[in-house]
Amino acid sequence: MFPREFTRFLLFAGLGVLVLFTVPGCERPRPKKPLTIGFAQTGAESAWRTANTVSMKSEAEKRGIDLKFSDGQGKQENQIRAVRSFITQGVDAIVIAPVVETGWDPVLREARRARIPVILTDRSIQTSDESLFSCFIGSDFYEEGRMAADWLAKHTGGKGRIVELQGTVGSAPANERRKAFAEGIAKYPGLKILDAQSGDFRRANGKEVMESLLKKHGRTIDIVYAHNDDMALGAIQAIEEAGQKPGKDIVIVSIDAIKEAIQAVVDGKINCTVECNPLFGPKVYDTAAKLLAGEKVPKKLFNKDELFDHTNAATVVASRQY
Ligand code: GYE
Repeated sequence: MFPREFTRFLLFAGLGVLVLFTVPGCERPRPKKPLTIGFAQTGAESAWRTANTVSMKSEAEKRGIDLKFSDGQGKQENQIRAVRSFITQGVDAIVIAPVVETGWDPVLREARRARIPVILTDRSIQTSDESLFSCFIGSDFYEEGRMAADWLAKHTGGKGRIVELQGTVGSAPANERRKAFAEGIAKYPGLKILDAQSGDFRRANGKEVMESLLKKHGRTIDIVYAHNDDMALGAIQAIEEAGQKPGKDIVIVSIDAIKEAIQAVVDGKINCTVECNPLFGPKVYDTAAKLLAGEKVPKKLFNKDELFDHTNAATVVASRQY
């Protein structure tokens, strides 16, 4: 027989253990499961893209997010395959930077059936059903094209023959930057688009396209409007190799504002570059966390972009992060 005190002790200890395991809030804290996010990136076509990938990866690491990253190598079918594999793996959320605008509805429906929210970043899509994605985070490409056109009208007195180096065929930035620019210069009958060709947002293609345009149009080209800095930097090489001075003989207007292009503005080789900020990793993960907590988020979240020319490029170039 146990002494009475000991029996009582056993009884209370037993009760204590029972309380510990049954009363909510008394359990031992369980380590939180890290968020798993699948990101279908377009590829690695430009310095802008590299900066965007770094922002997404480094911010995920900082927050302890398990990021499943897929490089689509510029092909929509690769991106669709990646999204399907994210669905099979049961990720918490899917992020897509869609290489082109159309053709996304079927795979987005599959994500919806699996109850996985989809955030579109950087590039938007054309869809018959906007509820197929939770929200869009990126820049306003219309605004960028309009800013480029306005700058040009102001600094050329509304005169000049333009060649346009367009981005990836069928992509939102190529479509919207083309359209907004055309609308912007339409008020100035002296500004004319001589020719336009895609350089796929790549530096080597920008150079190649510019070489052929210079051959075709001789010295009649006054202005280059490039849909991104990489193509503008490629075009600059072609212009110099043809014995002309970029920024002087030919005015160069571009978009992205990567550090190298801002330096080219300082050096007088690019006349103006409109910013398109790629560093939105933090915004994407903040938004994903809100969505998963059941909070409402705005359908479209646009980054604020600036413009750099000879008046302000020198003051920002040193601290430029990308
Ligand atoms: O301008 C270009 C990149 O979609 C905004 O894609 C992005 C564009 C960017 O390759 O450099």
